[in-house]
Amino acid sequence: MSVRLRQYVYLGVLVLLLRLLLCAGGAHASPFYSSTRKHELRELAAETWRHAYGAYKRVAFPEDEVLPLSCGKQGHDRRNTENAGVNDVMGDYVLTLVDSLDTFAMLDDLPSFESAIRETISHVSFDVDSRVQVFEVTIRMMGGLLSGHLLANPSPPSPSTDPRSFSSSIKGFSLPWYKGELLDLAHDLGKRLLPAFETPTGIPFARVHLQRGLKGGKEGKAESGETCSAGAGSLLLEFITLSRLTSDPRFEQVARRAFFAIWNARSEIGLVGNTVDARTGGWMHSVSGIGAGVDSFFEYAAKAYVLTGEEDYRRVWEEAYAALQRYSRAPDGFWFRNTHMHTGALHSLLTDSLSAFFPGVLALMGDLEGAIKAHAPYAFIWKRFGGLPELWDTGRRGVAHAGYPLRPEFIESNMYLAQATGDDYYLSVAERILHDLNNRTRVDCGFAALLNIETGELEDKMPSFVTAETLKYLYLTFDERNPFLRDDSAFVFTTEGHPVEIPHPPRTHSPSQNRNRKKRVFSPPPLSSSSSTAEFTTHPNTTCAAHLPLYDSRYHHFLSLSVERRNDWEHARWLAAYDPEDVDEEVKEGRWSAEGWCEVPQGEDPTTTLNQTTSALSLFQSFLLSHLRTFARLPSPSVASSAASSIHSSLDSSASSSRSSLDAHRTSASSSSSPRMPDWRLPRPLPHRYLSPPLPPLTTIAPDPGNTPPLTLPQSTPQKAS
Ligand code: DMJ
Repeated sequence: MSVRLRQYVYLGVLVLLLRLLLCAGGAHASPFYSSTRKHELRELAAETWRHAYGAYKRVAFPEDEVLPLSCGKQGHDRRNTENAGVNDVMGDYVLTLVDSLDTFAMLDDLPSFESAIRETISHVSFDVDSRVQVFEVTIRMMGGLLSGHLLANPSPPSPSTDPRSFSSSIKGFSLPWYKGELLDLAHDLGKRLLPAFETPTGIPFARVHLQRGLKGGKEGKAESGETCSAGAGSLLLEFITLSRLTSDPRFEQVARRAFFAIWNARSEIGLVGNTVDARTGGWMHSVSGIGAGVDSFFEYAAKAYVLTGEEDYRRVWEEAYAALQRYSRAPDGFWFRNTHMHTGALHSLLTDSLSAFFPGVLALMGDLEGAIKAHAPYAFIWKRFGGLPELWDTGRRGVAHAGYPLRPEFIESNMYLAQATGDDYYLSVAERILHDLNNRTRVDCGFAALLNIETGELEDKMPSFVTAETLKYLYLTFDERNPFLRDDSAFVFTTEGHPVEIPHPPRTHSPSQNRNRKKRVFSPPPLSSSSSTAEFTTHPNTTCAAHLPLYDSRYHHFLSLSVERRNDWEHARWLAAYDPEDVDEEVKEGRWSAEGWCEVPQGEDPTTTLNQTTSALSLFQSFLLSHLRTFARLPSPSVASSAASSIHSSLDSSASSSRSSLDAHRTSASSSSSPRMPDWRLPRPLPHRYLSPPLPPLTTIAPDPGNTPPLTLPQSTPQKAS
């Protein structure tokens, strides 16, 4: 074939692909979410945020938080210093102001950003008589100061090697008069937190007094050793950023040491518990999962890798996620459950609303399929109640704790999924949330937490994360082109929603990149005597794919229809027991169809999923095949072999046997319509039982600096995670 002819062929294929793209990209071309409508919703979300922040400013500034029902204010509780519910978070340091700083930049409001930076400089001090939680003050105050600093810092006129002159990749908010005052504040705070890390394990004590340090002297003899994995393990992003910007390596060192002390204490099967003794490293509560007490440990493993590019963090994320897939994820692939960290056995059927952060991290880390599934039940629960309960009982499919303190996690994940999929479904979820928050929780002095999502009773509380995260993420969802959502950006959002970034390439003082890298020792893994780094990186199953749903190539590529067209969508709705009282009404409203199809996923045959490589070639093949199949109405060959029973199926089968009247309706609808269905849509006999593939090698990573003493396992004292 001549070169010119070949060029014509390539051009023809390109034109064909573009045509397919335009025809099939329905999710992006919804007439419902036109740009005008998105603009209206964005404006409403901005107005909602301003109402919340305006109430704080009018009523409570310079205290820490506004009390929305009483129109009061709240700071550190000095009458009852043991009031951890308040004092863990509030230290009399103008919390809501600092937690909100970067949102002004996202709202593209330079004048308000500038005056908030000035107020921070003139009002914030950490020389206060307050004993606070290390984790809370780090994520809310230090995170807010660092992102505010990066945005406000003027770019130097010529390239500079001084890390203090490093500024955000988002331009337009630098203030010519700004001299790094917020970085100085963050540095001062960091130094006041350092005493907490003076433990034999490197795991910090949970609390520290900002003026006096630890209780009981330098060694903290009167401190409780009890702390949680999330609190100890998720200081990384803020402490790394602080070290890299100030050239003071101590913060990165202690945060890294704490993180790996937690990771190295994981169980033989790779699970991380949620409560640990900072003195001994022994587990005080052996429950594992993705919720309270452990949640942001995983988030920071993933995001520390994104921020620094350091392989150690990626390896932790992948190993940790593989263990969660294996033991925590329910066989149908939707819920992550609490399990015993040493056996992997199911611990409880309760899941908390904090866990709703996980789909966002999955989307960020590229497991979009996992993210879509993990998000779906929360969305139906929100639709059912107009809020997300603090605790949900996955067995009973009902509320176990009805409070909703306006948490951001689900909204944050929804934003990541809206971004990653371009599917308007996620905008519809965000719109519903926006209206519910305004209709149910808006009061004159802000937004009040829901004490009970079923009755609508309110509570006199508006945590600082409402403006730092909840309403900010809601706004960003409708502002798809916001510069803070650029997917080539160098920053990550911390667990409190603060965008941080660091100078690249990393400075030479970085302990992980340079000095101590050579010293790092990978000690023998607990289970396999022959593991090595190479083995780890080439193992095909580091993110176990056992949760993948029945494979339907028509819905499997990036041009897919809305997620609402998935075969297993109705199952997600069932998990939320989102049973409409009036089925006819639901049908009329187009929210439910008697002709609909529900697939109950029952696990996956790993031999089929492991063979699905993600090479560009195979993606291209699957793209072409899926279209050929769609046009030619061919059945998908891979569906039949992809269903398999699960080793954990007892829970689901008992749940399956107790379906509601709607389920009966649905079952009869689907069975009555089944003769009209193409054959590939029917559930298949299960070919063989799901067998767990061999465990990936577990890697023990020595913390920096020095060696942490061997950690003891486990002390199983039941205790509530923070
Ligand atoms: C926030 O402070 C952060 O998102 C944190 O990671 C978890 N708790 C709250 C919100 O629920």
